[in-house]
Parts: sequence; C-alpha cells; structure tokens
Amino acid sequence: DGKVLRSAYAPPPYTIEHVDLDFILTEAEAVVYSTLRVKSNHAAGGPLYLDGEDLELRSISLDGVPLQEGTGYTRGEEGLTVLSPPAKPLPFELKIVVATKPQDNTQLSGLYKTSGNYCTQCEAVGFRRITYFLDRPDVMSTYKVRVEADKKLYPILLSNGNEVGRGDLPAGRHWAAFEDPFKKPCYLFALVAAKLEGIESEFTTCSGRKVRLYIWSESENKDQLDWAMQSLKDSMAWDERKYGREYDLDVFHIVAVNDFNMGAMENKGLNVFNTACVLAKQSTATDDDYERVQGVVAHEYFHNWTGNRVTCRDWFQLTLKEGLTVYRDQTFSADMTSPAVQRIENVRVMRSHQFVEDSGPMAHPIRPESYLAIDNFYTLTVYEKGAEVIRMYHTLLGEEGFRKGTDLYFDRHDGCAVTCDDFRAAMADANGRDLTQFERWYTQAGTPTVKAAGAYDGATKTYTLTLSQSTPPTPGQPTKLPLHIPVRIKLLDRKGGALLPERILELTEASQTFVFNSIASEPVLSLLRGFSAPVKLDFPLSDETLAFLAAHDDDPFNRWDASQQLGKRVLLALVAEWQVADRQSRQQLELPDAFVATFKATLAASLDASLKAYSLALPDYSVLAQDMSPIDPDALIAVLRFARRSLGQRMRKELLAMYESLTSPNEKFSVAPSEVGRRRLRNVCLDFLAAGGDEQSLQMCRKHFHAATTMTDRLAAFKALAPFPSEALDEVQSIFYERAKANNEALVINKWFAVQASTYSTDALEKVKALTKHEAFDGTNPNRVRSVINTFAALNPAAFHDLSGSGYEYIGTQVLDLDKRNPQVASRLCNNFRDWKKYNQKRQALMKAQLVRIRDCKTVSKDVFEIASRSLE
Ligand code: HT7
Ligand code: ZN
Repeated sequence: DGKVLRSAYAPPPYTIEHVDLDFILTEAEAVVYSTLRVKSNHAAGGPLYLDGEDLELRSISLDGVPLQEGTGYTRGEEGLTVLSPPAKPLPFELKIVVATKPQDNTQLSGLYKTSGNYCTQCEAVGFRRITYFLDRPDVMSTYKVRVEADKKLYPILLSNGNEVGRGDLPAGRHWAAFEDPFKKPCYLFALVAAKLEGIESEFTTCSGRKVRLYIWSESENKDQLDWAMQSLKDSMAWDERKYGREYDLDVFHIVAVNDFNMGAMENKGLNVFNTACVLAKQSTATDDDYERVQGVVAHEYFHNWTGNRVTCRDWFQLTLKEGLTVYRDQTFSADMTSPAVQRIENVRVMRSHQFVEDSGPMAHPIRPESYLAIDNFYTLTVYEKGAEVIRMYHTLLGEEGFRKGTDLYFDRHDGCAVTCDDFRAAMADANGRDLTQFERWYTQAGTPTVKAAGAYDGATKTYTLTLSQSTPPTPGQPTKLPLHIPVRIKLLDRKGGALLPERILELTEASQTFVFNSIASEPVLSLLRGFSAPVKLDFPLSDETLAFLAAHDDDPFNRWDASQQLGKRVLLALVAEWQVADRQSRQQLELPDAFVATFKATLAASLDASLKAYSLALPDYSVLAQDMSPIDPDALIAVLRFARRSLGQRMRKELLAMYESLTSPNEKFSVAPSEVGRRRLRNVCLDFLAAGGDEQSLQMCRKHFHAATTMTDRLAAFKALAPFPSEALDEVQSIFYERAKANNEALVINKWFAVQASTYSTDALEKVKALTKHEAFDGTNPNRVRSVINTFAALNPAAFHDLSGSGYEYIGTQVLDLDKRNPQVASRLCNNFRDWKKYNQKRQALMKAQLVRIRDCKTVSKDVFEIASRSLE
C-alpha cells in the first residue's frame, strides 16, 4: 500500500561513489546528463533499482554499452530497474540522459522555475525528479556539476562546493563547473541558474581559512540582505566557539527565492531560502521577522555539521538532524538575544501547536514508525519536540557533558549516515551514563503528564515531593512505559529566596518520592523550571500561590508560566459562564478583581520589557482550546475579546501611561533586545487599549500607524484596527497596501492579506473569497496561498468553524484544488481538519464529510491522502 516502515530498513544494495552531472538548460526543457560510478555492496550484484519521477528518459548505457528497454532495463511509474549490472566488485559506469520541464514543475520539488529563475529543492525525495538515482540519504557521493544556460537570462550559475571553471559559449550561452569534495546524500544537491544580485563578505575561520560569503536575491531586494549576512557570520563564529565546528568549503552561498514550500534548505555550501526567511529591513520586516531570519540562517548554517557532515541513515531518523539543529538554533538565538525570552517563545510553540499535534490522530514519536509521504513528517514533533529531547540530554549531562557527547558524535560519525541511536550512544559513552531508558522519548508519542504532590512537615523540617508520570494513548500505542524525565526544581521561601538550591530530579519510574531535609519553613515549589521536559504539569496551586510565583519566582520562565496559568484559569471560567448565559447576561460578565490586580502588578513590576509583554499577553486560543471538550470556538473567541476589552478599559490609565513612557521620539532603529522589548510592550498596551474599538482608540491606532518608523509598529496598528470597520481602518488598510505595491514588497503584501484573512466578522469567508480575486493574489505562490487560505483556516477559528459548514466546504475545495499543483502545500492545509473529533457533533460531521471527500477523491496525492486518511482513523 506504499507505506514505508522503519522496521523494514535494509542497507542499499549499491553505492554511488561519484556523480557527474551536466545540466543543459533551455527555455523548452532541462536536459540532464548523469554519469554515475556505481559499486555493488554484495558480491552477487542483482538488479539495480533507481528512483525516478516525472522524467523523460532519453538514453541509458552501462560501461559504454546502450541498454534496451525490456532486456537491459525496465521502467515503472516511480523508477527504473537495471536488470543485470555486472556482478563484480569493481565499480561500473552508468550514463543516463533525461529531460524535464522545470517551467511546468508546480510541486516545487526537484528542478523548478521561480520568478523566471531556475532552482532546486531535493529534500526529502526531490532528486529523483531531476534524474534516476538511489534517492536515499545513506547513499553518499562526491559530485561534479556543470551547468549551461543563456548568459543574459541566467547570469548567475551556482551549485554545491567550489567553482572549478566557467566560460562563454556560442549563441549567448555560458557554463560553470563545480566540485564538492565532501560526500553527500543527493537530498543536499542544489543548482541555481538565475538573474540575481548579491552582497558579498568574508569570514576567517578559527584555523585562519578565508571563506567567501554571498547572499543573492532579485535586484529589488538587495537592500534587505545585510541582516542575514550578519546572522550568518554570527552563526559561523558561534558554532566554532560553542561546538568547535569550523566551516569546510571556500565559499558559502545563500539564495533567496520567492516560491518555496518550506522555510529554507541547507544544501551543501548553497543554501536556498524562502524570501520570508532571509529578507529584512526596518520598513518591511517586523522584529519577529528579524528574529526568524536570524534563527533560520543559523539553523541552515548549523546543518553543515548536524545534517550534512553527519547525515541521516534513513528518513525515520529525521529528528537526528532536525531536533538537534533546532536545539542549536534556539540556543544560538538565546545567546544573541535573551535566554528567557527565547525560552518562552519556544515553549509557546510547543504548547500551542506541538501538544495539539501530539494529542490528535497524527500523533507520532519524534522518530516515526511509518509514512506514506515523508514530507508529511516535517512536523512540530520531529522539529520542536525533537529539540526538547536534545535539550534534556543537555539538562541531564550538563554543559560539559553535552559537549563531550557532541564531540564524540562528530568524531565517530563524520562523513557517515547514522541513526538517533548513534547519537544517544555518543552521549552515553562520552559521559559513562546509561541512557537506555531515554530511548523511549524516540519511540513513544504523546505528551506525558507529570503529577506533583508536595507536603511539608514542620516538625522534622522535611519536604516530601511525589512525582508520578503517565502518557496518554496515541494511535497505535495504547499503553506507554515510564520515561526518563529531568525535572528542574527549587524550593522558595515566602520572599522568593532559596530554601533549597536549584536541582534536577530524575524521574524514571511511574511514581517516585523525593525527600528534602533541613527545609527551614514551608516552601513554595518552583517546578519544571525552564520547562525542563516537554510535559504537562498537574500541580494544582491556589490563585494566591500562582500570583506569588508570577511575581517572585526567580526563574523568569516559571514566572511567565504562572501568569499564564492564572490567565488560563480565569478565562476558562469565563468561557463556562458565557456558554450557559443568555445574550443579556453575557453583557454582564466580569473579570475577577484579583486577576486585574495581578495584571496591574505585572504592568508595574520592574521587569525586562519583553518578559513583561509576554506575561501580560493572555493565553492564546489554542492553549485554552486544549482544556475544552468539545472545543467551542465561538465562546473562546468571545471571551478572549471580552477579556482584552475589559482589561483595556479597567486598566486604561496605567496602560496609557506605560504606552506613553515607551514612546521614544526620533528613535534610531535597532533590533537590540531592549528596543525590541520596548516596541513589544508598547504594542501590547496598544492592543489592549484598542480592544474596545471606541473612536478614541481608533484614532490612537491611526496615529500609531502614521508615526511608525518600523514595520513592527505599522503592523501592530493595522492588526489592532482590523476588527473594527471604520474610516481609520479603511485608511490604514489602503495605505498599507498601496505602499507595498508601489515598492513591490511581496512579503508586506502577504502581511496585508494575513491580517484580513485572520480577522473575524460574520462575512469573513466572503472577504477571504474576495481576497483570492484581488489583483495581488497568486494561487501558485506558497507564501501567498498560506497568507490568505491557511491563515483563514488556522487563525480565524470562529469563521472557519462556522456552524453552517461554509468554512469547511471552502477549505476542502481549496485542498483539492491546490493538490493538483502542489501536494506538499495542500497537505499542510488539510491538517486544519485533523482535530475534527475535538468539536461538537455537528462540526464533527461537517469536518468529517470534507475529510472523506478529500480522501476519496480519485486523483488525490499520497501526501494529502495520508493526512486525510489518518485523520479519519
Ligand atoms: N531541511 C529542510 C527541509 C525542507 C523540506 C522538506 C520537505 C519539503 C521541502 C523542504 N524544504 C526544506 C529545512 C530545514 O529544516 O532546515
Ligand atoms: Zn533543519
């Protein structure tokens, strides 16, 4: 049935030692001449199966002898079999000529055109769309590549590794050749032939080698590349300092492209980036965008060691490179900005999104057991939970022990394709630790719950803490075994001082009791500090204790967490009230005074501005929805709106004063954490103040917009105005668009679309449909499709879940339509139906109908089929 199983792994029967590729690019087609030096891994030989998809085979020969179809080779939909390669230990040479049509490649996998330029995307299984090959990561080869194309249309020719030749050809054509001395799997292959402009710089490595750095984009974006260059240099220096990893080629390129399925790709020496993850300047990128660019540039660069030099044996091991590299980029960003703020941002993603994935029908361990389309497993679980698992090694082994482990991992496996078990073994061996039980983090899906119960005995001055763990059933895994969970704790006195210094408890059994002696007075437990494990906590605390922790815990993450727990409690109680109230009593809902008082105290506290902004922000829709069964989108949205409005009214004076105190005239733009924090907190204040939608607030937003010198502030004003149809909104919305259009700023236009697609109104769906008819809408560009269609489905819950079923019907149609062009983007969109069982009967039936319609569509891709069918199981 096309399912690939982890348990079915077998080493490849053949190795391709060296690959020679010659690309002849013309407007009509791309012809690829490949010469493969192939070696049998068994004495016996046997048929050689090569993957291939959407290829026109022109010829194939073995050691110079043409092969004939039927006798020399056979062909199927998904590949080609060379029937009897020579059964000898010496390598043989396979020459294959194929043609493809990159201009018709709408899947954006393989060789395709974007804005008139050629580029490639080979991970995970795109290389087979370029030529016939053993398209699996444990086949590693050296590459020599020659590219030939029209010189005027494609002045820039690039491939992996070092350029070893270039020249002109007749008829206005030119060529360039490249050699990559490092063995690599074909998913890291890349080629670019394009009209681009770039910026150039240099980095001197720790051993004194000079590396040329280039970042390329379309000419109009050239002024948005400096931040990425700075981020790249910072990443290179950091990886040397922190992990002893030096860059290995003489050149490193980043190329920005408009059409890209994901964020970026770590091709050896030639990273290809979605423009959204590389371009940044003050007037077009928000502070969050700057942060994302810095993180993604670092992430792709760090892959050079964690992914490229040491790669994955098979795609089930994806978290080996992704979890580790996310952990590396998270800690890099923490070092570059603020560890506490970074930690909060990372955990917000885990709780709002990964926990949801982990509790639905697509739940899978960070090392999945089976797939139909591996592209569906580039998930939050593999990436973000995978990073949390790496972080736990660090927590258990300490900074030095962790570094010993990575050193051993690189020493042992450089140049190899390995497994998650190899990584765990390196960590264990380097530290003399038994990490056998830790494997369960790789095999078990689902978010564990850790339950805590503490008791203080004043007579003996002992504090007894019992921790127990359980992991809920997930598809195919009805029962779970105890995990090895590091729990970071500290016992606080009533002033926030330490009664017991911070320590890590290792919870390895279903239930364990820890006793602490000489505890002078009844402590307050600060538990799971820094979110030391990706678990849910079941530790009921009184409102007073939460308020105390929100104000006094010395762990900034836990302080924030306490504020969120309090907020969650209050909002969920209001949701329950809202649900049973009639229209009139809904007008009389009130926020508890104690909550407003805590909010006031947080606003007044002397705290880092970003931390304050995050503590003031209310728990989001997704976090609240996880504690509701069935999820009631209308109640949640109504209560969230009410709470923002009410806080804005009751705290008006304080919020205004804070807003004003953070207004700095003639500010000079900087993305220093202090400035980012200032803007962040000021915009949180604006958001609360504007939530009433009264004329005064609307004018305040309008003023904020006009006075803004950054995209951060401009967008904040637009978002705050968006729910309130008004002259001010019309004005801001139109200026925002016209300006972006005049400057040809595609990424800004995406923001303009996204704000509208995420705004609730009774006619939200009609508005979204109108947006797809707008002059700037382009259904072939993934970023644009995501900004309108995915945004509606994922960020406009009250409209998407409208009880008429119109939102579902619309998204179902879009999934099927998109699937014909781009299955990867379509299957992400299909995920919006995944959690249908968490809604009421009526919504369940409506969502299920869409999933069935999608699953049973005769032409559905395997990507979308896998999501729809697993969601229905
Ligand atoms: N390693 C890269 C993954 C990726 C990708 C996967 C499937 C389809 C398209 C893709 N583009 C990039 C990104 C990363 O994690 O660094
Ligand atoms: Zn990655």
